[in-house]
Amino acid sequence: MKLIFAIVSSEDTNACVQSLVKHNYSVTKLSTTGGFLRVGNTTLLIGVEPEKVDDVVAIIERHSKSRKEIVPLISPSEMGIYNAQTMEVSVGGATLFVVDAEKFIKL
Ligand code: 2BA
Repeated sequence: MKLIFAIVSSEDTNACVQSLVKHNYSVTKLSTTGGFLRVGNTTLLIGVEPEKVDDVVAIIERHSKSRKEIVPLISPSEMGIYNAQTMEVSVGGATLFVVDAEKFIKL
């Protein structure tokens, strides 16, 4: 059994989840926050047989769009003063980790 952690943009979450469920995959959706942009994203947990990993990756890839975000170059200071400089970062499609699940148990 493999466990896929897929970090997707919040905007892409519904399309990814709907398509995975339509293809009979079980999905758990967690609300998460990226450490760099500090905005909400979504982490999907999907447990699958090893031979299904490529199919799940392809489904997520189809529904995850890469986008540009403009972010402040430096975080606001404790004084609440913002730096006027910004930078453009490219976010996503999606970031996936595929790990071995030692056991899969349903009680
Ligand atoms: P964030 O940490 O909010 O990162 C958003 C985007 O900012 C990243 O997009 C990347 O393009 C950029 N970025 C991140 N750290 C940076 C840095 N130190 N300097 C310059 N630019 C940086 P993605 O790579 O597509 O990542 C999207 C989200 O996936 C991340 O949100 C984070 O929540 C997660 N993620 C990505 N790589 C990860 C990793 N190795 N471990 C854990 N989570 C990861």
